[in-house]
Amino acid sequence: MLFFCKCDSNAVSNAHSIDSLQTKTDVCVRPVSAADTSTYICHNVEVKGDVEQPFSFTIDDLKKMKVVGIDTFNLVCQTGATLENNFGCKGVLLKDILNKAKIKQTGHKDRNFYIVARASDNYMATFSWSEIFNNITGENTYVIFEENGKPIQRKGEMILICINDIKTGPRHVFWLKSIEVYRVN
Ligand SMILES: Nc1nc2c(c(=O)[nH]1)N[C@H]1C(S)=C(S)[C@@H](COP(=O)(O)O)O[C@H]1N2
Ligand SMILES: [Mo]
Repeated sequence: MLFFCKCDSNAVSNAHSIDSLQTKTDVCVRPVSAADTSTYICHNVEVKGDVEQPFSFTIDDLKKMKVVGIDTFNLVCQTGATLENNFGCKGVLLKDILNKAKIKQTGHKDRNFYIVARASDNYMATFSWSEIFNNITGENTYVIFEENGKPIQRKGEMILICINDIKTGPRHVFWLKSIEVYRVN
């Protein structure tokens, strides 16, 4: 059996049947076979959309940026269930990544943008420009590459987290594939 990596855009049509099945379920923690997991892993995360300098980054690229340590981080589903107690995470602020790509702003009133963090299973989380650049959420939203003092293993290589959300599950994006910036029209 041949597996297509879901991080490869040519594989989108092959991935579609599986993805549409998954979006119909309402379970948070769903079993994924080891073979399937390997198809979801993205070694490169793309930053694209309404930015001056689209780029993609690997863990090594993140390590060259300003790396921040996060002592503890509890993963709480929207249902209220605590799924994980993580410690010793390392990552880079989403704000720093977006500043590198430079959002295409034409002036200081041009700030109605939304930012989508998308995974290879098409799970998504959304942020607004104001949350990231003019709110405490911007100081609490990271792309992490280590948890519990070790490289992330179970859920791809990089995870986007927002640690000041009331329930941290919804904006916890594992198998992170892209960060997309769009102007509200
Ligand atoms: N890529 C991806 N990220 C995701 C999800 C998903 O289905 N796919 N589920 C979310 C939900 S609803 C929760 S509660 C947590 C669950 O994380 P876990 O499966 O690692 O326990 O991850 C979030 N991130
Ligand atoms: Mo969840």
